[in-house]
Parts: sequence; C-alpha cells; structure tokens
Amino acid sequence: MRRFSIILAIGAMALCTAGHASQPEAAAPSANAGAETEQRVELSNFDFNPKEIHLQAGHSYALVVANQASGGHNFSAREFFAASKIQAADAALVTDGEIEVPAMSTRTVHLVPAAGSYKLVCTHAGHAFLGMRGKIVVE
Ligand SMILES: [Cu+2]
Repeated sequence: MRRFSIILAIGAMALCTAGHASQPEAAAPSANAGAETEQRVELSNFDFNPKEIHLQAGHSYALVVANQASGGHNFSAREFFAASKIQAADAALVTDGEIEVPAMSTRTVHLVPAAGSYKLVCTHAGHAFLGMRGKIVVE
C-alpha cells in the first residue's frame, strides 16, 4: 500500500515536471516565494503541541513534526495535505494524508498551505481518544 502511494507520488511529480517543461528546475523555489517559516509540532503520549496550529495561506513553511515519545505516532490531516502544495522532494513522506513518525524521530515536510480549517489527529489505535486531536487553521 505504501509502495503504491510512493509510485503515485512519483507519477504526480513526473506530470508536474512535464507541465512545467519550460522551466528547467521545476522544484526550485521561485524568486518571489519569500522566506520560509519553520512550524514545529511536537508529538507525545498523547498530545500534539501546539494543539491548534495557525498558518498563513500561500506562505512557505517547513513543517517539522517531532515525535518525542518512545512509541510511534502520526500527524494525520488528510484534507490539509490535499489542499496544500507539498514540495515534490517531500511528497513520499505524506502517505494517505499522514506523516508517520517513528519514536524519537523528526520528519520535515516543506509546503505551502491553502486557507481553511482542518482536522488533525493521530490515527494509531486509541490515540485520538486519549488526546491526540488538534486543528490546523490557515488564514
Ligand atoms: Cu499517536
């Protein structure tokens, strides 16, 4: 299933590159993209910190998801990732709208979010019930 998603992601990247054939470096940031802001989110047993993430629509972010627990967690926000423009090199880190983060590990995804209010959860069994629920507000 994961392999299939990666193949889809690579396919999407190939299409994107074809669509921008006039630009030799499709993945390079454009000159007017502005400075990137780091947004760090910490995962623990059983919480997100911050629980409510505020982002600016159209701005570039490095979303740094840091799991500080001794067990695995994920950052699942299907609608948020579907609406965001994720940098091609990071696309494989997001599978079915989730970033899986092993114990004591960090995953960084570079993206540009779109306006909206999105649900954030950890989909590991019981984790949302225990408190791993949050919200991403993009204005
Ligand atoms: Cu979890």
